[in-house]
Amino acid sequence: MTRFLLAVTIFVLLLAGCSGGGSDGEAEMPQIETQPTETAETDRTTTGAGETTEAPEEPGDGGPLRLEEVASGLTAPVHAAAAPGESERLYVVEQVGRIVVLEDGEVRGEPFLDIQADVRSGGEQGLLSVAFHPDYEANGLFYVNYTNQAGDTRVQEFERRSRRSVARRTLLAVDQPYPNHNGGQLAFGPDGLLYVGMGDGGAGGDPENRAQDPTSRLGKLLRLDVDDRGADWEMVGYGLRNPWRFSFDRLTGDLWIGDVGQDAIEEIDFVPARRVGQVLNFGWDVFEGTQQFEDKEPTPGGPLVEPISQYTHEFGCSVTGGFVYRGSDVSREARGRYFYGDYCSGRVWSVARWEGEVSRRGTGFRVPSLTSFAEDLDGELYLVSAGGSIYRLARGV
Ligand SMILES: [Ca+2]
Ligand SMILES: [Ca+2]
Repeated sequence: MTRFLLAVTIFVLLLAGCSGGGSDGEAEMPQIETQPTETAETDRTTTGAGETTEAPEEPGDGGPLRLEEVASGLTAPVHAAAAPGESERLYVVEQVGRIVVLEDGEVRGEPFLDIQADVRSGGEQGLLSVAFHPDYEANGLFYVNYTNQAGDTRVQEFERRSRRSVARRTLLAVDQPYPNHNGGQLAFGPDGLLYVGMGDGGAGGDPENRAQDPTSRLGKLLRLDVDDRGADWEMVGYGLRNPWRFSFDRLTGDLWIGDVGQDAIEEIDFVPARRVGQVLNFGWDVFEGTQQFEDKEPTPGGPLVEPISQYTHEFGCSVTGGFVYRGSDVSREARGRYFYGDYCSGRVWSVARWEGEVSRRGTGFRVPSLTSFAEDLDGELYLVSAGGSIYRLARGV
């Protein structure tokens, strides 16, 4: 499935605030029910090795929501992130190989990073994400994931020095056999480790069966201690097809992954915080969603994780994972809900799990060419359209 070549302009942006509970939202709910999974447990108070924390607030139904355009005119933005200590800024990743700084809806100054000369951009290739070191304020370190001129994945460390971004070292180099399914997401976990999502290498149907092959770095979730010079990448997930976007819940540390499907099913995977770091098998290419895809057995090595939520291509064609809303500007009802959408249809949904139940809702709005969600330092959410605009999730009326 080619993410970016699919219809970019045919969708009309609907800024319709969903009044909640109405037929509009419900009518576009994904239809496939997931089965209970090993990860769909009700224990919301244990976040690690017996460590007990305050229970998260029960999520509401999302409440009335709308989208507010906060920036436009960007060049094919595919990702955005906030840097520690900089509450007024969003760093916007442009696929061509640039990162620009957004303040008050305007691009400020020179690009923060410009590596266009090193980047092959187009389709699913390009500069795909940025992640800031948790101690960025002190050390100026940040990380990018991009497709190099040879079409291969590079994760590189940069250091911000006064007004320049200086390349320091390449942390990951993975050959890509096909131009699609490059994964692309980088994010620091609550454990301080850098996580990267790797796609299965591309084509269709994972022809060389790399996602279930533990010796390949394709189709994996990997993590690295960037502060340990001797450390290597550790595989903590396999059986992923194209985990284009994933995130950690800033309150609970739970991991949420949007794994792009083949021709039938898009899925959201959920890993509770206490299981993050265990080797888990997300199923591809034995399963697409919960449906058998190839007639074979999963590779042993980790327990099989079924999606917490999935939808068919009746509702879209390429899932864009988002974030659990932990801000305060929207409504209390949105807190604790995981917002995600679809690149092709632009539809946006939210899902919440509470006491063993999974509830899903449509929001009623669509964002054309939805490439990413972003979270600022206050936990407010943004939606990024490759068409050049960024929207903020806002309280509806
Ligand atoms: Ca295969
Ligand atoms: Ca899966």
